[in-house]
This record gives sequence, structure tokens and C-alpha cells, in this order.
Amino acid sequence: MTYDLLIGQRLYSSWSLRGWLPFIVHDIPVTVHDTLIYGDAFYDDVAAFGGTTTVPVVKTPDGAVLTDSLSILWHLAEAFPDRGLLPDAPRHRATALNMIAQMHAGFVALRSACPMNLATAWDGFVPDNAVRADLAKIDASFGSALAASGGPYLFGDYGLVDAYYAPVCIRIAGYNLPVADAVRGYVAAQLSHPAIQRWRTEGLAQDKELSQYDMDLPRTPFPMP
Ligand SMILES: N[C@@H](CCC(=O)N[C@@H](CS)C(=O)NCC(=O)O)C(=O)O
Repeated sequence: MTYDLLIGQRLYSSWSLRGWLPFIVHDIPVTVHDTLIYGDAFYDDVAAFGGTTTVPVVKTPDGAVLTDSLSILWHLAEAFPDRGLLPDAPRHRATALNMIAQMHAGFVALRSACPMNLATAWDGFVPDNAVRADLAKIDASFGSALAASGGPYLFGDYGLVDAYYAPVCIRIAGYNLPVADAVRGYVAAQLSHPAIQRWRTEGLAQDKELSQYDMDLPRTPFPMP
């Protein structure tokens, strides 16, 4: 009953992190396989795994191949309905699913201006209006979920929606983005989670820094709690 998961470099691959976290946090057996985004063998590795052109890719124990983080999470929520992957209350469950869909399809300005980078943080990043608009949406949706649940995660315990927004929290910390106090507290909780700590430790041990993710800004140590 073991899954296989193909992922890219841990310091940089935000979608890989989204696919990996649910297995680790919810104790779902998985064998992790590594490839290198920007590496010469990347597309061959993905194709050999049964994927298309991106990571993460999951092979289920019965042989289905899931080629998108959204289908991976969707499948896991169906396959493990009793592990708290989604909130129990139907209204909160619906809101969590909506937040996951918004992340999958949106936050384009934030994603392109602030690539996920766990190797370093950057000093003096100035968000433009489009990034500020994304941050305002985050303040609103995180703020209302945290106010209703009481935290520490969006709907109380760590679930799929937290996994999906973990790279956003890494961006908020790494670019010192202006967010509401409640969101800053949630970012600290995310970065303190043992699975996130493990992901970064494994990334630092594994990766060479990728120049593709360099910013024209002074570096500062990544503010890991
Ligand atoms: N919609 C996809 C996006 C996956 C994605 O863009 N992954 C990046 C790595 S973070 C990738 O594989 N990039 C390689 C490429 O696009 O050539 C998902 O949710 O899984």
C-alpha cells in the first residue's frame, strides 16, 4: 500500500512541497524519488515516471498516475477520509476546497514576483500593487479561517489546505512581505511544523543553489524558527 512520489529540488519546488506534505503529515506510506528541475534529465525522469512535464507526480498503489498536485490531494482526501486531511464541518470543508482551488489557479503575481526559495531570504523586496492585491486576499481568507478555527492552522489541525499554502508562507517569510499579524503568526506556525523543518533540512543537504532563483537584492538568512 505504498505510493511513489516524484519531486524536484526541495529548496525551490513549491508544487513538489504541496504534493509531499500530505504524505508526511498524515503518515501515508510513500517512496520519494528525486529529480532536478532545470536538470538535463528532468523531462526524461518525469516521462519515465509516467508524468507529463512537471512535478510532482504520484503513482498510486494500484497503478494510477496523478500528474498534478491538485489531483494528488483530491485523491488522498478520498482515499483517506478519516485522517483529517479536510475539515469535518461541511461549511469549513467547502471553504478549504475553495481555498485550494484559488491557490491552484491564482496568486499569479505573488508566485511570479517571489519564487519560493528556502536557501535564502531577500532584503528590501518592495511588492508592487498586484502582489499587494494577492496579499490582501491572503489576509482576508487566512484571517477569517483562523478567526473561526482558533488556529494554529487554518482550520485547526494541519490539513491539505495548509499544505497547499505552505509555499505562500515560505514566500511571506523569505521576502518579508507585509501581512496582518494573524497571518504572520500562522506563517510562524507553518515554518515551525516538523514536516516543513524536515523538508528544508533535506533540501539544504541535497541541493546546490539554483541561479535561476536569484534576485537583484541583498541576501539575508532565511528566518526559519
Ligand atoms: N499545475 C501543476 C504545476 C506543477 C509545476 O509547475 N511544477 C514545476 C516545479 S515547482 C515544474 O515541474 N516545472 C517544470 C516545467 O514546467 O518545465 C501542479 O499543480 O502540480
